[in-house]
Amino acid sequence: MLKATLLKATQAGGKILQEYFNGSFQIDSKSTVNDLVTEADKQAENAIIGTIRATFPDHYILSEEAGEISTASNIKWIIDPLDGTVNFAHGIPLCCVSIGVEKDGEMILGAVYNPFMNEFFFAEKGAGATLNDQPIRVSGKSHLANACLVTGFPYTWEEQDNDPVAVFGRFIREGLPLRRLGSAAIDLCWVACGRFDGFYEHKLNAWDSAAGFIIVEEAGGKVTDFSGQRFSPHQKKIIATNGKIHSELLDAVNGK
Ligand code: 2AM
Ligand code: CA
Ligand code: CA
Ligand code: CA
Repeated sequence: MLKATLLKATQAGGKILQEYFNGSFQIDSKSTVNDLVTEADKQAENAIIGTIRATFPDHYILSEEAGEISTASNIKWIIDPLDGTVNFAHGIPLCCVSIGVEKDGEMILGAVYNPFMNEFFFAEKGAGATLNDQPIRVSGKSHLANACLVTGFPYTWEEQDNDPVAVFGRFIREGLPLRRLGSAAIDLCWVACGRFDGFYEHKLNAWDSAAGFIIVEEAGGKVTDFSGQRFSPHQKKIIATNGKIHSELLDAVNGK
């Protein structure tokens, strides 16, 4: 029932994103001028939470725009109704719905749906990861030198450990292909299906990383924080790779 509800809620959110895309919609700023929220974020979130609530009225919900709801349950839905809002607002079809389910503090399910590419990523703890129902695996690249990487930049510039500009500069000087898509959930899924060999980012929220984290792990990849400890969606810093280049990428991000 959890899985069926997750799939239904993710589809419902994706449908709303499709309805708003290319149309006109209200765009507001939150913490900064480029921290955007649109009508689509809010309506997708309403549809997702409504779908979950219809079956599980008591579950814990943590959602980007709505915040925390009924925090008493041991089952927690971690929801990003629209990951890649800036892309969405510019008509760039790199955006998605991302929903993870945590039980007793462990991720057990994840779904990421990009309706504009018709790509639905899903993972269940211990049962592997899929893209449109086909099993996916991380890449087999074994060296950072010929890897293709993806990252995202912190959006406010207070002092950061592992200076993002220094890390980025190093990869540029080495001529490494390093992309910046603007949706952390898609970045993670594209590591899971082998398009990218590694991803790192300095400052994510739980709703950006929860679903993608379990999808990468279930696709055979490795996900840690910047010290190499196993990741948890409640941490900000993330490195996700195919496993083979993990220690090399970890060293590079730590300036070693
Ligand atoms: P969002 O589109 O759901 O806000 C990219 O680096 C990641 O950071 C995206 O997953 C994006 O999620 C998030 N992000 C981008 N700009 C942001 C901002 N100004 N404030 C908070 N999160 C942001
Ligand atoms: Ca946002
Ligand atoms: Ca997000
Ligand atoms: Ca969002």
